[in-house]
Amino acid sequence: MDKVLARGSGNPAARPRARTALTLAVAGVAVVAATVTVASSASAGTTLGSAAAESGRYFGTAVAAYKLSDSTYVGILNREFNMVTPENEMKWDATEPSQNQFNYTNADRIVSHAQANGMRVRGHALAWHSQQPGWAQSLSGAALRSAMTNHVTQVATHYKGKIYAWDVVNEAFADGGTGARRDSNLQRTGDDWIEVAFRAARTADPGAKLCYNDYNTDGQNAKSNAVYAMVQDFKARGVPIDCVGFQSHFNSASPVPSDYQANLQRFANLGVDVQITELDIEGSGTTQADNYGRVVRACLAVSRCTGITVWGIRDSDSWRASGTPLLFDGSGNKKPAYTSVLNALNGGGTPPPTTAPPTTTPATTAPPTTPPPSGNGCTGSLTLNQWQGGFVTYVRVTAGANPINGWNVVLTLPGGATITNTWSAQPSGTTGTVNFRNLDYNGSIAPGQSTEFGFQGTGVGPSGTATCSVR
Ligand code: G2I
Repeated sequence: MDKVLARGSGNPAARPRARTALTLAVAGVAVVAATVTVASSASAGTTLGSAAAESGRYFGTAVAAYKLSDSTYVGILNREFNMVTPENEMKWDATEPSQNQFNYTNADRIVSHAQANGMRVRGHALAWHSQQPGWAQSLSGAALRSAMTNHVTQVATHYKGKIYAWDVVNEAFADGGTGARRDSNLQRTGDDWIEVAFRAARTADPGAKLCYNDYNTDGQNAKSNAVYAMVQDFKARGVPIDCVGFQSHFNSASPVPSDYQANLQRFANLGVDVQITELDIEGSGTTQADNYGRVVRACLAVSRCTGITVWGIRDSDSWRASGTPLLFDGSGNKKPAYTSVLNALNGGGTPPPTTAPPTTTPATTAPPTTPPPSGNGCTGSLTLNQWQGGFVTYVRVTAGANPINGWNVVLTLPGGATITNTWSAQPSGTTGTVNFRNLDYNGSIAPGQSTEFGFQGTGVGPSGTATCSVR
């Protein structure tokens, strides 16, 4: 199974449809200033981390310090992931077992491992009603407020400069339809405990993104509405918040919501990043794989969804191992869910199970071939991955006989198509005719060489010509 997905092979499920869609489109269009071709595949990441990085995102996992001596575990960790979240080691009970006596041994092991292997770290979690040390559980009022503030300050200071994003406050809202805060000792110190924690974290480590993190907030409901209102209020009053984490623990009783993407988007529209922070989906086989694919595509469709973290590596590492909710089996083998995630990260994958398959009929004409580079300009060749309701287009920009130091690619999107996310180029807009301009690092291309950019959107992908010109 893995060999099918080796670099350059593309996504077997999506390729035939992509080729069909584009071939039909090209057949009806006169090729004008540049050549439109169908490449046999897009460049594809071969690991979760590298595939996510192609759109500027990360792919992470929860890590337990005591498993860092397990070679199978570490082998997968180092190969596949570029973000780690300590599963328990940064929590209050672990880092401050006695008041004002801090123990960073296990958390430091994870941070050191991450740094040594080029991974970033999500800090989890500074203030939470659960996993408090016994001494904190028995505090209340001003003494607890002051202990919490000290804890946030001390831990964020210890890790200053080493944390990509902190879950500053975890799970502060109640389940059910009330939209109320969860009752806890922290909550009983006053409603403002959350913003106090965020302000202390910002002061201690101004470089870390500061997140609010919760579960059962993955779709629009009373709980997520309450979090939404809090974030809106924080933004309006200047309380420092940069991101919202959606834990995304799913099973048959709590499935991936149909409005998952819309919910991520509405939070992103408040001006915060969104992250999928503790993803696991109980199940097996195709159903589990499809659900994972849906989650990944939802994140990719939201430009401010900056990354995805799964809550463990192998099923046997999971906090709910019996539900086999992860991407690797207990022996460390890739599951169908892994393949689905990788395909989705690479812009392909099967369409969401709730939508009908595309209805285009197979074309009998052969796709055009790519001519060798010639002349002074550049050419743009498109690869389209189309599914019902959405698409990813990769554009390969190839220099002609002379070097180029900047390029523009102009494409016209069909009516109704909207770009939701672009990487490795600067688009002039999101609909209609869009001019994609190189970024600083990819404007220079040697003769005959190429670079690639891409974009994702809703609707039908571009079927016009890609006009490439030198700047
Ligand atoms: O419960 C799943 C997650 C929900 N969101 C917040 C996360 O922090 C939380 O993670 C889980 C860990 O995966 C578990 O490993 O948090 C649990 C505690 O709330 C963790 O479980 C604890 C056990 O309850 C302890 O008995 C054990 O000593 O893990 C500890 C360390 O292995």
